[in-house]
Amino acid sequence: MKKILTYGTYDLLHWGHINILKRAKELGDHLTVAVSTDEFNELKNKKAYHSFENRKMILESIRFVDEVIPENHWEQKVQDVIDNDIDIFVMGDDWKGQFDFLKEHCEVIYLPRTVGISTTQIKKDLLKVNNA
Ligand code: C2G
Repeated sequence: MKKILTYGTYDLLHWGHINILKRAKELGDHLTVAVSTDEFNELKNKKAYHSFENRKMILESIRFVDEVIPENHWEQKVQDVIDNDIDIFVMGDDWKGQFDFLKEHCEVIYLPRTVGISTTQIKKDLLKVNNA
């Protein structure tokens, strides 16, 4: 069984998120998503609208996703790859090169980001609508 691993906040889930989860799953048989905890998001200077528990539950309901684990800090990736017997690590190419250190442990693939959508853009657009 070919196992895939990816990371993210996955707040205000949108079609760009679904696109990468779908393509990641197509690379193998089992997809694990490490979703950023609320505490880790603070380290990323991100404030998710949905709590960790709810972002985890949403991801677990997606048919491309087989397992969801917490992302607590930057340094857990090597251990996650080993503990979960991962064959391929996948991230959007906005992270290109950032995780090449994992190449000692698994294949590393950066997939093209979906253009035209982001959680930040959703928040901005909603703010505009509400202030109109
Ligand atoms: N993504 C994408 N296309 C978009 C938006 C996001 O392909 N239009 C991808 C990102 O490249 C990432 C994943 O969706 O691979 C999750 O994106 P975020 O929730 O923004 O995650 P991020 O803040 O990049 O956290 O340790 C890694 C970090 O936890 C990644």
